[in-house]
Amino acid sequence: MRRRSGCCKVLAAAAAISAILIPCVLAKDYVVGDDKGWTINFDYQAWAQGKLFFVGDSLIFNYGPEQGRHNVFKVNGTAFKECTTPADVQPLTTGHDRILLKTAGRKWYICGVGFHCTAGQRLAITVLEQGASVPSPSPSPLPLPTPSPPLPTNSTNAPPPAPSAATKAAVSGFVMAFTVLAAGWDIMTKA
Ligand SMILES: [Cu+2]
Repeated sequence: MRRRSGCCKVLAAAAAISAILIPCVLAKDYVVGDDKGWTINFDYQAWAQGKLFFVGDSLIFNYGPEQGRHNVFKVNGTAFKECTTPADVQPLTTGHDRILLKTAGRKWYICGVGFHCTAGQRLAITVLEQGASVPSPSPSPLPLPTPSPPLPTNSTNAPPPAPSAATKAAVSGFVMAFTVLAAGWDIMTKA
């Protein structure tokens, strides 16, 4: 027993260390919009979907060829929703703006030029603590597909036995009825 618990402690320690170290090693740069960069008429929510952003990762807003025609404001949820730029904040304007995700939580970014934000140039993400268990963001996508498969499986499983049972019952009922009729006919004809 002692040996076991010692072994488990070592494993637990190794797991804890790797949980701390691995996210640090894997700090990622996310190029917002990938090849499309930071522009209008792009679905940044679709782009962000399925990505896991951790503290220490960076967002890169690329609009170099269109520098001066876009910018990046870090805003709050209300400003994001209403597409309003804060008066007291200077936007990023280099065309290759890197934003280090320093803290966990919900983050919002918009372009403050013209009606670009309204035209879809805005991004909302959730940043996770390093070492945060991956399941925490996945429950939202998972529960949706998970309940649906059981239903189709049930419905697909249920109908086959039901019709076959019903058919069997119907067939045997028909056979019985026919037998009775035949017997009756036989008796009648013989009588
Ligand atoms: Cu813009």
